[in-house]
Amino acid sequence: MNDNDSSISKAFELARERYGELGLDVEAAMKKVDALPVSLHCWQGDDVGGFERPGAVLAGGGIQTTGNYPGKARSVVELRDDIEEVLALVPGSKRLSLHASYGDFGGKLVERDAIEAGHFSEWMSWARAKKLNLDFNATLFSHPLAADGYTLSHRDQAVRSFWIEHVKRSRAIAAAFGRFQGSPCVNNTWLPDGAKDSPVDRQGYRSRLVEALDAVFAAKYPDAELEDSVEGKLFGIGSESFVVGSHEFYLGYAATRKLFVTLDLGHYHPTENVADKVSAILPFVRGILVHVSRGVRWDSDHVAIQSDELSELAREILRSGQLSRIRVALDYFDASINRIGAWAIGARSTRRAFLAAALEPREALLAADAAGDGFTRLALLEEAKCLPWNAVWDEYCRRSGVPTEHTFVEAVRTYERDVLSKRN
Ligand code: RNT
Ligand code: ZN
Repeated sequence: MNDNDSSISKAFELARERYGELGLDVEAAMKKVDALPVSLHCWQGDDVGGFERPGAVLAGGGIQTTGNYPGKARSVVELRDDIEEVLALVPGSKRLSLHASYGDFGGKLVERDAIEAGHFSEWMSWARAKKLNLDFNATLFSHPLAADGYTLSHRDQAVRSFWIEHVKRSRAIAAAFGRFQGSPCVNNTWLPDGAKDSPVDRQGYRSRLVEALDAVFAAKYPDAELEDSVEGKLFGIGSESFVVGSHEFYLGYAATRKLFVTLDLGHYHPTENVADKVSAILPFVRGILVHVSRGVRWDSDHVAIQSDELSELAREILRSGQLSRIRVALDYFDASINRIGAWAIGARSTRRAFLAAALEPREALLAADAAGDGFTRLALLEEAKCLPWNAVWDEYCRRSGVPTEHTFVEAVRTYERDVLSKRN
């Protein structure tokens, strides 16, 4: 299937006119959204396996990939091939988030408290060649010393020390990335600590976590190298009753330590509005890292789609006017469908949600707000949903040299036929 360039252009011209009538500049909107980096997550390519041990166990620590669709990446090389394919399917500025368990370990077991930037030098040179900036994540799950559900808040000092060393080293690696690429590396810290049933000494765990994190964050790095973020959650498999690093915990921690705080779309009560948190949190933290995900009934990490939830979050981010303090990263893992397609859908839908948000008739909405005219505001918000942002999206994809919605399925199928199907 080929796109008809001329029908895309015609639809775009009409859209440009329509938006022009509303005082909106579609070129400016495309440019703004194009420049917003979306950090792709390396772990979608191999179901959060990593390359620490041959045949590494799948994610532990309460996160879980389901499905066994054929063709998953079995090595760093295959994973890089897959990422290159995804890059070609997604428009706009991209970064890549690595997890510590994805180093170039060359088949040797390198313990987590011994990782160094040198274990990521191939990633660094590959990323430079691809003009891709890297982000980082410490890996505090899928490990024998995390098997009882606790890491940095563990009762055993030796276990805590092991993980403190790991996260310190993760920060050092991230800062090395930042120096190397001349763009700060976002280093996200999430840990699974929690319990299936209710402990009585909640305070003990939380006090230990504060102390451990203070040890981790004692080393200071220039803002130009490193952006530290901390990620809480509501519950996980095996941590249903208690999560040491809850949202409130990290909100307080990030605010008092001047860090970024991570908002993962799957980490809140289903009726909680994550978009509303943006303007409430920004005054108090260094910034916000968004983990774009989709929870279906629970924190299931389904492939992100252009849902109302994501659209609302994109709008609130742009409305805040503080894009410079917001980072956007993907975080989901689906092994039940073509993994490249899953990757690309989430990345494309995220960017599309931002483009649609950038085409909101902001001035008119703000005027209705200021006039206390709730009817006009509601009518405009409804109208904005039907404005031809999809015509702008198609044109944006065309200009970016990536497939449109109409042709990208075919591109994924071709890669499946030529590459993925040969992997078994
Ligand atoms: C887990 C967190 C965390 C992980 C990744 C793999 O609930 O969302 O961000 O998904 O680190
Ligand atoms: Zn997350």
